[in-house]
Order: sequence, then C-alpha cells, then structure tokens
Amino acid sequence: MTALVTFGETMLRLSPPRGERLETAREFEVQAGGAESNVAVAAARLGRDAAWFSKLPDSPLGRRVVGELRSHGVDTEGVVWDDDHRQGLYYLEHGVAPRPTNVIYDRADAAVTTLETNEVDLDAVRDAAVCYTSGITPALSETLRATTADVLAAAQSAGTTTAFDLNYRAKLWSPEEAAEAYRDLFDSIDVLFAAQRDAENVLGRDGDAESIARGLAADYDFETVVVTRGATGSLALSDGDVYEQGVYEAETHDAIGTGDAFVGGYLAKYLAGGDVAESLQWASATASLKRTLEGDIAVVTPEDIERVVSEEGEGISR
Ligand code: KDG
Repeated sequence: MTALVTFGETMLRLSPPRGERLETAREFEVQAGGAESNVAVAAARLGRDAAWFSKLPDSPLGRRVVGELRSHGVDTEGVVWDDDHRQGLYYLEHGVAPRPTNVIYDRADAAVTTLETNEVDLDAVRDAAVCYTSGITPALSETLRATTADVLAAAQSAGTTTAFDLNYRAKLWSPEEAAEAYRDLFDSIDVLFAAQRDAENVLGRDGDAESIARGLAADYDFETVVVTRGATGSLALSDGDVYEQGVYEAETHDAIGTGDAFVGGYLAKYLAGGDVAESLQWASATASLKRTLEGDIAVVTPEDIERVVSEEGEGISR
C-alpha cells in the first residue's frame, strides 16, 4: 500500500539565470515543477511512500518529468502516456526588488488535460492512506475537472483520506469559476488546506483564520481545515480543536513551491502517525526550508526538520 497518492499536472520550468530577463537570456535552467508532484516529492524525501500520477506525452520531455520525480523516490507507475498532446511548460523570471517575479504559462493542450477517469488506476487510489490534489487540477480542463471529482469520490468512499489545497491561480480561471468548482468537490474532501487570501478572495470568507476555518468546517463537514497566513503562521481546526503554528525564519532564495512544501511536510508527519500539532510543525519547517532552495521542490530530510524545530522552537507568530 502506498501511503500517499497525488495527481495533477507537472510542467517543465524554464528559468534564465538570476539577474537575466526572459527576452534576452541565452540559457534556461530546466526543472520539473507541479503543485501535486511537489507535495509527493516532499513527502518522499521525508520518508513516506509517495506516488504521483498524471498523463504525459511519450516524448523526451515527458520522460524527463518522470525521470526527475523518480530521482526523488516518487513512484510514477500510474502515469498514462500519450502520443497526441504536449508537455506543459512554464517560464520563470526571478524577480529582484523592485522587479517582480514573472511567470508565463505555456500549458495549453498539455496531455494531462485529456486524462479521463477510466485511465486512472483507481485501485491504487483506494489502497492509499491519503489521496491529494489541488485546485490547479480541475482548473485545467472540463475533462480533468470531472476526473478530479471521480478520483476524490472513489478515494473517500474507500476510506482513503482525501486532502486538497485550494491553490487558486488567477492565470487559470476567475474566482467565480474556481469557487463553483471547489464547492462541487468539497463533499469529497476530508482535509482542506486554504491560504487565507484564497478563502477571502475566492470563497468570500471573512474574519480571522479561526473563524474562516470554523465556517468552512461547519458548512462542508471537513475533518480538518488548515488555514495558512504566509508570514504570520498557520492554524488548523480539527475535530473542533484549534492548533496554531508560527513560521520558521528563512532566507528566501526561491519562494515558488512553499505552499506545496507546507502540505508535503504536514502529510509526511500525519502519515507517520503525528498529531495535528506535530504535523503543522513539520509543515511550517518544510516550508521554511523550501524557501532556501532553488526550484519548486523541497529536497529536505527529517534531520533538517528536527534541526529547525529544535533550534527555533515554536516559530514566530505575528
Ligand atoms: O505551487 C507551485 C506551483 O505553482 C508550481 O510548481 C507550478 O504547479 C504549478 C502551477 O500550476 O502553477
């Protein structure tokens, strides 16, 4: 049995060397990046059995994605290969103040947008302890929206814990479209991760993190709601109890993937039998370590986490 199964799109990220612009760079660093595989890699690096599935072009580019995820210990057996569609790409120009980071997606017609439920190994999903995807997946196509709903429902009805991060991306859809799709999925989700800004701007929630978590749990019967507040820490509401966690200070080298590292750290500890407070602590430490690393992926060890926690205690709450 695999502890964690995640699914979604993984792109190739092309980024010019720091200090260079997309329009003039002659070289691009290439790395795999996708919210759900970022979560699987973090969990695998932290010692859990993790699998990721998707649909990829049967081409050197698709094989490159799989090769990179496998190199981190992620099981990619469930990947479906396709001859007719593209490998999604994204371009990232690192910002330095006052020039912001710029992300350009080039992901139209990616193979994953055609992934249908009948192509998914649902037995593997039902066998997993946790099944995870994020709000990016249903944003990518109507087909994938239906597949996401089917996979989460199949997982939950088999007793697999389902986890979902809203992960709103304004470049993919409007807040109204996203809110409607999220609400259609909420009945099939046990553990919800929500950035406070997404809960406010997309779901129209207001108040502090605790009242947002209580409102969402009451309306949709989530087992656990985790609200992240960026630099001011995170809060979880689980079976009526509230847990708060500070952030661990980090020098930020590359912030992309911080939220996925948070989820990966949380699920890794949860799958190892950790309670909610311990899982939140691992989430926060994994997120802070990710910020020190280049790329979307948190290459971290349990020893890294233990060191952060033992040196910085509860973290900083503002
Ligand atoms: O959370 C980081 C992701 O945004 C990044 O890995 C790319 O999956 C990605 C997306 O769709 O933006």
